[in-house]
Amino acid sequence: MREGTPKAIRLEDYRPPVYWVDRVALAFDLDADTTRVQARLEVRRNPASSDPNDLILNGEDLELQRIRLDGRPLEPARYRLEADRLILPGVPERFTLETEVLIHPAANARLEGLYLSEGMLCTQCEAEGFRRITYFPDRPDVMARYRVTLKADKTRYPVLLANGNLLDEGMLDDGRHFAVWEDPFPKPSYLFALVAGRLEKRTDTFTTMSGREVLLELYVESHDLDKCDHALDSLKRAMAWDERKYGREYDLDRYMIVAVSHFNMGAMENKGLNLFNSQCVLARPETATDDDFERVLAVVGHEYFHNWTGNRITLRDWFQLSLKEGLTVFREQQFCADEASKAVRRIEDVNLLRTRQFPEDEGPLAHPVRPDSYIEINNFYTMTVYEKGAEVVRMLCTLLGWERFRKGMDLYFERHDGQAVTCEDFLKAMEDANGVDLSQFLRWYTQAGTPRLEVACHYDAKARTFQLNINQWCPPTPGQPEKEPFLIPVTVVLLDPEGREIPLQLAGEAAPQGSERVLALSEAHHAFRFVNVERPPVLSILRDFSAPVKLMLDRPLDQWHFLWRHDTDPFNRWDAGQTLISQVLLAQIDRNAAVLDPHLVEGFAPLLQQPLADRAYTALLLQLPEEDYLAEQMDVIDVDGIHRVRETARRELAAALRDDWLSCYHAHHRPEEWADTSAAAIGRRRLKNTCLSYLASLDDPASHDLALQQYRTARCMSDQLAALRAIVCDAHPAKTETLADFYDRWRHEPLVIDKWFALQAADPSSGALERVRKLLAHPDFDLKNPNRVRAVLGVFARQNPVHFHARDGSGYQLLADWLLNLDRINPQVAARLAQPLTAWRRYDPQRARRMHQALERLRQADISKDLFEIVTKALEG
Ligand code: B3K
Ligand code: ZN
Repeated sequence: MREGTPKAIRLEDYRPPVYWVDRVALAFDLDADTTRVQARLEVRRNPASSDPNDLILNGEDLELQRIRLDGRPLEPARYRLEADRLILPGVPERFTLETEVLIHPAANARLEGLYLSEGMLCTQCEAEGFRRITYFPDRPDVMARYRVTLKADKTRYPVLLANGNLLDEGMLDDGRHFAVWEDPFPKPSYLFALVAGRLEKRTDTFTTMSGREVLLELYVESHDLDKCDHALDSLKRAMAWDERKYGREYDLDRYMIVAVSHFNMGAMENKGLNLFNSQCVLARPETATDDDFERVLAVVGHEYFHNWTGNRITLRDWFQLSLKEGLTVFREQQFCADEASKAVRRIEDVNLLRTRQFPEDEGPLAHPVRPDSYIEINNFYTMTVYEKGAEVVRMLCTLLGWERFRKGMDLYFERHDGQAVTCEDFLKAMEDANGVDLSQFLRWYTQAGTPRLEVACHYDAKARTFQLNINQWCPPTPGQPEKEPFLIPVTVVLLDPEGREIPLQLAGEAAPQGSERVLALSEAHHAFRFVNVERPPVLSILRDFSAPVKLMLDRPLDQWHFLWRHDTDPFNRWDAGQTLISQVLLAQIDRNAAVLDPHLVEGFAPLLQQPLADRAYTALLLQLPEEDYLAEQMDVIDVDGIHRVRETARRELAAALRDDWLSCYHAHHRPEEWADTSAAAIGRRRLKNTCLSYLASLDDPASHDLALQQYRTARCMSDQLAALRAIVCDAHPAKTETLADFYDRWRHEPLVIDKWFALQAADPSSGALERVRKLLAHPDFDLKNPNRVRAVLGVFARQNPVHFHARDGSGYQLLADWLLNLDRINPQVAARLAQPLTAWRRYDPQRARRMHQALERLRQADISKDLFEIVTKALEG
């Protein structure tokens, strides 16, 4: 058991900093075992603070060597050294503080602060990693100008990088070399970065809207030089897009990205020096799938967009995290939608929200987009802060319309450039730019939970009116039993029996005004009456998923079917299909029977015979709802029933439409396009591989041949992996040898080997637990590499529900065993991987008890505060 309960930090306790730090000079004597860090801080009392004048600096795992104030050594009586703080009572109004500490990068397995990855030294400071480098007021509202000197052995660390501009570089007397970097923009400590290593680079340039030339550099290990083009291209596209869409220009002369193998998350937006998980930046068609290519575009864009939303304007405190993350995810979504298929990107985003964020809102870890307390801030880089946060910004845009939203953004940039601000400041800019009152809208930031919209409608043929009644309510969440109504934009259209949009006229309006309306709900109950509706219409509601809510709308399957064929909104068209199929499958689970519903065949056949122009979108229309989406709709999750019914439907659809799948497959199989990553080629591959996955479920010689043939001839990873998946997940006779072949072929490409691990961890066929044990014992498994750990433990717990939730609790036990090992190495990743256990209340009593036992076991152990927070909230919440 850990000693004492870690303390919660509360938003209401926020105090402005007592001291500002205007300038920081850092000098690093870099070495993997022991690095010496000298810091010189120019400190000044904050006149706006009335707190006592102790200077409190954060510091963790630092060995203090020297401390000087205004050039004179400080006697021990004049400071107090605690486990995680350095306190200097009674300091002057303005002074210079110098410290010298030793740190040990090679021993730093948490991957926060300065650490070693494949021989390269690199940093991760967000959220609170800078305090593992030097003593500092490590909070986002203290913004300083940094000058950084790096000294290191030239053979081991030929490249020395830090934020900003390179001022000087050269040799030192002792054979080492040095580089001096300066960042002209004041920044919070979490955006500090340095890199030292044996790296090669690819470069490019971008000319900004005002005609400045920016140098773009992507640093990688030499064997990855062939995987850089896509990221550089993505960066240029992002830079141009932000200029076009938001009028935002890049501000330094150089933009650097470094690929790192050991990384806790996707990437990090350090000013002028982004660090990326190699997974999110390296890509070439032979080793990366189309999904990977899209991910690189998205993440490169995301980190770039942070330069304005996050860096130039930063956070007052960590509770405001969504101010930069939700907004930046929204910008990233807009960017990707503009660069490829809007419909596809929207569907993917909503899918992620509904399968991952909705369960978070329903569970013990539910928290508002702006949380009001935390034990470990790293636990709050959540789906709610990121994905729901993006939906909240999207709703603002929907309510205001793009023009007015953009005006609000302009004012936000103009008013707060160079500041550390709050979510209220953001909303205030939107209000002031547009003369609107958004006080009710703030509830989206402060109230947790997914609101429900109960919709009922009635067509009166005689009066020719269509009545629409909507109630909203939101279930209680931990610490929030009651909710006030939200301001919810609900986009609606009425379709006539031919699928055409009907002009909309509300009672009281003189004439129809367009055919699509954004209804703004502000009360618990609303009634809308549309007049002059000649024929019974079909309602298309919550178009483009206009709000992150659960729609409760009972209507005959035929109407969902009609929308699946005719809805003019691509998102709603897809969603109608998902609703229809979900209802069919869920009813089959209840009846414990599976008969292929004719609606499904009727819906799929025309799409296969005549795919829509957007092939990637067509592929989505042909997809069955995911298992976790079905799970989300059950009061008690029946993992076995869901898997059985969904697999049966997949097989029956494959059999019923076999010829159609096959001809659609051949019509879209163009092996010569393997290196083409245009949207059209990606669309064809997606559609073809969707066909393959249905056909593979037939488990007969013809489909076995098809999969094996594709595996053997595929030149791009998308096709190769799709074939391998068909072979692995559908009991192909050549499964073992093909897996071995794939491993041999790619053993020197860690990112591809991650896929090999992940595919097997997700394999639903029997014996999964043993297979996962084997993977964990494989010589290439490495508990110190988060990508590898996620590929096995993360994938098993999230993407193999039947075996992770084995009734005897063996899956839970295995996860708990490994979490205890992992927590001693990397608490941040351990806490994240523990999350699948937290939903224990959603399962039957036997499973719930076993999950609870696994959590209890973790709580009893000596665990990090990261894991402690997740586990205790899960047990108590
Ligand atoms: N801001 C970083 C996330 C840092 C996570 C720290 N635990 C990446 C991003 O959202 O862009
Ligand atoms: Zn971000």
